[in-house]
Amino acid sequence: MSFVSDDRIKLIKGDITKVKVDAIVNAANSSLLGGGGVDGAIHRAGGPEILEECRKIRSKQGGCKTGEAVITTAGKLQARYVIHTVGPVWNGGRSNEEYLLRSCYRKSLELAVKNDVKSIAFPNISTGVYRFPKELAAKIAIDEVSNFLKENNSIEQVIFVCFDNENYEIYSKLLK
Ligand code: AR6
Repeated sequence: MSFVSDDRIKLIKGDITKVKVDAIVNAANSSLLGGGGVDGAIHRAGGPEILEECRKIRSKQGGCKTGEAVITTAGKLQARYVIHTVGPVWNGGRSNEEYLLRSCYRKSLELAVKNDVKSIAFPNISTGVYRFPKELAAKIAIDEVSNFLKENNSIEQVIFVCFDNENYEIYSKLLK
């Protein structure tokens, strides 16, 4: 993995629901019906419109698989879209977790490009209830986003939004 960063990548500490970007990414679960953590915060702040669209997607395609992503309105949030991606539950590292986490970042960025998103904010997917080791998750996130940006010129800004101190310190170290 190379950690060469790109000047389109930014790091902030705080609440992703407050970030001014075209799209924010949600660390959802396969049901798409909401939950705790960042998922709960996004649905609370964005209002019921987000869940309504999630339900429609669910009835069409039966939710969202681990490593995949879907897009909805952002409801009352400042962002235009919420991209819901489902991170892997950490299971010791032998259940394809690294590949699946990488896929979350890549699929979210692909969906962003398709929807003409220029700026996008990511939370630290899988590093909460899903227990993915934070340092490894950060390396994967930065590596996958940097690789994507090398091949893509339409995304102008990618913001990593760290909510907890530990993630913020890890990202600060890796991005400096
Ligand atoms: N803004 C940005 N980041 C946040 C916020 C926020 N408002 N709140 C928490 N985080 P988690 P997961 C960070 O547990 O591990 C849900 O119930 C938090 O510090 O939200 O992918 C879903 O429905 C952590 O670093 O997501 C799923 O069932 C990161 O968000 C399950 O949790 C991810 O923690 C997904 O688990």
